[in-house]
Amino acid sequence: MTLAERVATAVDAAPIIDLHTHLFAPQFPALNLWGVDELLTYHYLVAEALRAEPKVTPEAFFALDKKAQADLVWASLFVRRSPLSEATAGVATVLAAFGLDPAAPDLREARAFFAERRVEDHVEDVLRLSGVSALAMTNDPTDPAERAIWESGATPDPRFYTALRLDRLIHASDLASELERWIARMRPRYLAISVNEVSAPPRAVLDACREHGLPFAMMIGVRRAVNPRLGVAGDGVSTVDLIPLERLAAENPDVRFLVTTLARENTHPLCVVARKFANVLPFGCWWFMNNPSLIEETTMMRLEMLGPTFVPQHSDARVLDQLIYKWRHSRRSIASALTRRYGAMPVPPTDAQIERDARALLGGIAKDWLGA
Ligand code: REL
Ligand code: ZN
Repeated sequence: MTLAERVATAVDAAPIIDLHTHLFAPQFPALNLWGVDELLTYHYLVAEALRAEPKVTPEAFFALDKKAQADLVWASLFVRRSPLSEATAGVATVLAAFGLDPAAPDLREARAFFAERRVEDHVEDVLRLSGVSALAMTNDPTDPAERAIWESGATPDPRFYTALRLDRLIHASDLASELERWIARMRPRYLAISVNEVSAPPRAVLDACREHGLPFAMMIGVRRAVNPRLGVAGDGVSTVDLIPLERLAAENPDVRFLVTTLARENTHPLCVVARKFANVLPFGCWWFMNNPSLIEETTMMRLEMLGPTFVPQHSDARVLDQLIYKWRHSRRSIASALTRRYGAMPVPPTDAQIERDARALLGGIAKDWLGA
C-alpha cells in the first residue's frame, strides 16, 4: 500500500465524535430531519438555487410547500446544471450511498425509498455509513418546540450529546439561574454561542463553565441576516479581530474554549492564539469553510502550527443523512493533508503511528475535551 492508501484506511476506520451539528436524537421526533426533501431544502442549496434562478423571488420560493421547493431545487441544480458545488455534490454522495441515482430526472425513486425507511433503522444506518460514534446536538431552550420536549421529560439517545446554545438564552434577565436550570436538565457537554465579534461573555457564563467543568464554544465571524429575504440562507461572514480572544483565554486559564472561525482569513490567527493558550482548542471548518479545498488547506495549516492537537472537522449537519457526505468528503481532505505532512517526515510513519494520530484527530481529542 502507498502512504496515501495507508493514511486513508486509518482515517476511514477512526470513530468520529462530531463536535457540532444541528441534528436531534430520535427522542425529538419533530426536530429530527431526514430524507430527500429535507436534503434538498437545506439552506445551502436554497441559496444556490435562488442564485441560479433569479426569476424566482425568495418570497415565491418560500411560499411553496416543501416538496415543491425540493422539486425546484432538483430541477435547477441537478437536472439543468451539474452538481459541482460542495452542497450539491453532497446530495449526490448521499443518494449514491443509498443506491439511488444522483442523475435521476425527478425525485420519484428517492422519495419512494425514504418513505419505506423506519426512522430507528435509518438512524443506525446513517451513523454506521458515516462512521460517527457520537455527535453533539445544538440545544436551545428558548425554542418553544425543543423546550416542550425537554419539559416532557425526554432523555436523548446517549450517542447524541447535548450542547447548551446561548445565542438567545444569554439575554435572559436571570441568566445565572437559567443556566443552572438548563445545565441540570440537559446535562450538556459544553455551552456554546455564535458571535459576530469576540467580546467577553457575561460573568455568569464563565462561572457556570468553571463550576461544572464545561468548555465554552465560540463560533466567531457570522454576520446574521445580510440578506434577510433568504431566511437562514441569508447569513454572511466577516473577518474578526482575535485579540479579545487572547485576553479571554489569558484571564480565564481555568476555562477551556472551543473555537471555530468562519472567515478563511481568521484560520491563521486562530492557530497563533492556540499556540499561546492551551485552553483554546481550534475546531472544525465551519459552514463557508466546509469545502474540500479549504478543509485540506486548513488542516495542513493546523498540523504545521499545532501538530495533532486540534479537532479538524465537525459536520454542522442539519439533516441526518448529511452526516454521510460531510464525513466522507471531510475524511478525504483530512487524509490528504495528513499524507502530505507524513511525507515531509524523514522516516515514514508506522501503521500504528498513523492509526494513533487518525483516532486522536477524528474522535480522541473531542472525547477528552467533552469528558466523554
Ligand atoms: O451553528 C450555527 O450558528 C451555524 O452553523 C448555523 O447558524 C448555520 O445556519 C448552519 O446551518 C451552518 O452550517
Ligand atoms: Zn451550526
